[in-house]
Amino acid sequence: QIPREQWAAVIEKDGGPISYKKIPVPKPGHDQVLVNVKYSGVCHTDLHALNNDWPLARKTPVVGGHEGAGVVVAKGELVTGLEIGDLVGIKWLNSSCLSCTFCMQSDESLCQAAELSGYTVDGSFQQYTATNAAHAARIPPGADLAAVAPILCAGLTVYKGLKESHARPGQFVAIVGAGGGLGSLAIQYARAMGLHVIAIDGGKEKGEACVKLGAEAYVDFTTSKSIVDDVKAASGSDGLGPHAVLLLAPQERPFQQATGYVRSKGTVVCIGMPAGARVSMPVFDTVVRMIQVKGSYVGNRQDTQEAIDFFTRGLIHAPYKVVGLSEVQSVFDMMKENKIVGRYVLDMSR
Ligand code: 8ID
Ligand code: ZN
Repeated sequence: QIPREQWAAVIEKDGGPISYKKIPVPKPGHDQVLVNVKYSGVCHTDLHALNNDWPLARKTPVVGGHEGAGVVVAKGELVTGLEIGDLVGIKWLNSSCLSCTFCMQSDESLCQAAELSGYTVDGSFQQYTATNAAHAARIPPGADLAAVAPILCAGLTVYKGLKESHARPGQFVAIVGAGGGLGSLAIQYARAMGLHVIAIDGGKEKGEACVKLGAEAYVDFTTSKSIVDDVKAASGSDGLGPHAVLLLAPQERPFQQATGYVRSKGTVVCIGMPAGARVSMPVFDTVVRMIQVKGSYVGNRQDTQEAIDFFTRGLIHAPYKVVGLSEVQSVFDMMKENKIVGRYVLDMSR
């Protein structure tokens, strides 16, 4: 029995607070499934959406959220391959056209007509969310929906970022923002892929968490006298720097530091999206050390299923805390102060 009304967290005013209120349950379109969301992770992107601080148009009002895990309860008449009762995930990429040149080559996140959950269309901070059936992540039966929720954005994004870095087993990767939501998952994926991990974040609590998750070294950006020296010193016996760097922090400074410590011929992958920030690096070093700098933006449907498969195989155990949907504003308040270790996941029933 699908109710007419439901609880949701709605962005109505830039900067917040986000409103926890009752709204109508949406009807699925022809190519959509209606998902009874059980849990949804809170990503720093949701805070960017709330603050409206990106050069990308956002719908107002909009239901936030893009890390939802739940059960299919209804479907449009064109939907095949998903049945009522199947477990699915709601991703940032709610839909794409599936026929443009980018979609055809499986770079769906580059589609000009892509709809974004919790941004251009209503997202997963509601008990019933409509999402494109082709893009809905397939979650295996029996999966722990609270634990799998953060995989649907954070896990997918860092898994794709690691693939884009071309780091190979046995090599070193520096993870900047390692104690946060994306970072804690990045440590776990990197370990599962056979990489050595150098974690960079601030404070003792995050340091302890990073080491527990499998980082071999922790560099505290709030106390380090030279981040460049400390990262290089942690990169194995030759001290030539990590082969890859994942920039996950929503702060500009590391985007100007990373080329200083990445190994020659190494790759810097930009993933965090600090508002108004710029990447900068010396031309000379970039040339003579043959450094690559690139961006990575979520991942395609195949990447999604691979990221979920790492989780299903029991290789991913990143920390998360569960609170009720009604408490989402307090999660944003903690996030603003960089106090969150790992992820917060919302229980949609309270
Ligand atoms: O597809 C994408 N590219 C994508 C997908 C998902 C999220 C991009 N993102 C973006 C978000 O929009 C956000 O800008 O990645 C960024 C990080 O998201 P998150 O992991 O959800 O944020 P968090 O949990 O708040 O963690 C951020 C961590 O960065 C640390 C903080 O202490 C926190 O642990 N940090 C900061 I702020 N400055 C740092 C610095 N200078 C730093 N760590 C190291 N050095
Ligand atoms: Zn996200």
